[in-house]
Amino acid sequence: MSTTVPNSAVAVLDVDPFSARNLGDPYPMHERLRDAGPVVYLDRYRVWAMARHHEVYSALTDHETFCSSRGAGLSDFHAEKPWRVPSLLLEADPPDHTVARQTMGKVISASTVRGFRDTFRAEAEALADELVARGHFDAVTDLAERYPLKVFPDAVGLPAEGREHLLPYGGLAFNAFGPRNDLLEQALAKAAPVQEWIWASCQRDALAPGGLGARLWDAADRGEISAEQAPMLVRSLLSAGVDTTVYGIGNTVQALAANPGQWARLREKPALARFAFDEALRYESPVQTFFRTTTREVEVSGIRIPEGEKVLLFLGAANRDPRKWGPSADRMDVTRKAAGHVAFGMGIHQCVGQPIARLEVELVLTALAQRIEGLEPAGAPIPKLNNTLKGWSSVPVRVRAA
Ligand code: HEM
Ligand code: OVM
Repeated sequence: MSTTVPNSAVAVLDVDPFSARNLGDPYPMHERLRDAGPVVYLDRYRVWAMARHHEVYSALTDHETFCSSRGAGLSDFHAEKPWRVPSLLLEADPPDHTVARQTMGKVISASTVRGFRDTFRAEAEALADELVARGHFDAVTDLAERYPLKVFPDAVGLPAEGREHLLPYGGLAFNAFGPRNDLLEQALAKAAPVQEWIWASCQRDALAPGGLGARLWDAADRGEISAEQAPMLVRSLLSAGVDTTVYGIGNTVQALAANPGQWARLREKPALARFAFDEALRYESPVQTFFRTTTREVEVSGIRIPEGEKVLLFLGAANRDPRKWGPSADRMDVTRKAAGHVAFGMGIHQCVGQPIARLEVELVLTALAQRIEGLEPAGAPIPKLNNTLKGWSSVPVRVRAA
């Protein structure tokens, strides 16, 4: 490992992106990071960081320079033993990444996902009926945690038993991209039974025929991937497919409730649902950060980064960069063109689960928009802290039925 002496052009900051304060409200820190320069150096963790849209986008789309095989978190897999066997997708570079990605891409294709539409819609409508009848509900515990935890494990083909392990596993996996702070230590302390259940659930005999999990095993039977790779790709689904959409739904409903006028726009035109989700992802990105490692010395916007360095990419800050989004960057506007946001990443690792995430949120928002005339906060939302994810543990809302 190299000892880094940052070059004189770079701003050196002692901010801690993983402190409880910055995780709960990252936006003042984002502005500070963006304004300090195109690339900054974070002393405390000895990593480089980018928070402007242009530089984050450039790094995401240059996987040869900014690699993932040394980990997408703070830990450098060349220096430290990873907490679990690395992902064949997230923590891999071409050519290894390419085969795994092709297989996963076919399993989560637009046509597969079309097949989920009717059952996903029925679930969204039943849940919306129940919640609207109540008049007030918690958009996280009653909706965001219930909907994905029903439809997604069903789509994967998981048994009903043990599904309570899914959220803790995702929480652990996303905390593990950060430093070994209290959040990660607490998640690791409870990890053993969770990890055991997850790995057992990745095996062929645990997965219902016809589901996404079984389809990954079918790909192994056809020789597209090996029998060792199949459970690892199922593990990717279980790692990335639950908490992300839970946070995504919670953040979207919170943003719509808290920003007057936005719900009315969606009400008038429920076909805006997909755009509203993109804007909500831009406005409050569930996945706030990912790391890369440099494979060579590189100059970015005039700043030299040596080889073998960790680089922290602030997706959530890029998505609010006024240099890209203009003076209204901090405002939620469902009629905005949010295309170009990096909440799903960009480049070869861009979220392969997007068709599922988009389908889930489209159907939930549409079902709500068809039934709810007015949506407003019924109390302060409570932040849920995670080293990577930004969201809420509680979002109380009041609704007026249409
Ligand atoms: C990759 C965000 C939902 C599976 C990613 C990346 C981001 C992301 C930012 C890029 C990682 C990188 O560049 O290193 C999100 C968000 C979601 C979501 C915000 C929901 C709102 C899902 C779902 C699934 C999924 C539902 C599974 C069905 C994956 C996988 C990767 C990935 C397997 C790795 C892809 C690769 O490395 O080639 N996601 N995701 N995600 N996502 Fe998602
Ligand atoms: C994976 C994966 C992919 C994206 C995000 C993630 C826990 C994991 O392939 O395991 O976060």
